[in-house]
Amino acid sequence: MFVPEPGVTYVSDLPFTSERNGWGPVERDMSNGERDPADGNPLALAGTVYDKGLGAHAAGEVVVELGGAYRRFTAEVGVDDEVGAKGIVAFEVLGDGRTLLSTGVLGGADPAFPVDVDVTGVRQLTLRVLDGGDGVDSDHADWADARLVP
Ligand SMILES: [Ca+2]
Ligand SMILES: [Ca+2]
Repeated sequence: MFVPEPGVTYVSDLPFTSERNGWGPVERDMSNGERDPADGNPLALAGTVYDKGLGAHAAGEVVVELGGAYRRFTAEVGVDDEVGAKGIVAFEVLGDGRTLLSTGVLGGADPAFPVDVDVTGVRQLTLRVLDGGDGVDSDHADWADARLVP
């Protein structure tokens, strides 16, 4: 059973100020799956399964309000194992419209990319998934274990 870590806020437990997604809705604590809501699988990157996080699909983004209450945003990002070695995406983290991190292009066979961003003073966090330059086929993109630390 999942036990939340004390003091940590999971992005998947926050309301979304806005949401765009390339295939159905952004899923909470599961992979994107198909077009219906809540039809995903456990979030999985390179064989590691995650209890918490967002299951997204390029091209899209999620915006959440931080109100300046957090110091760090961390996650493991990549293409979910549900599409095997397919899918090429890129992730961006923006704070109040300013780019804080760009991962560059990540493919379905790549390991999880560790994200650790200073969000001190950030009021609005945007998590964006881009198509990696080759269109959006199989672009099931996970923000696994996406968490905010005060
Ligand atoms: Ca779905
Ligand atoms: Ca792509």
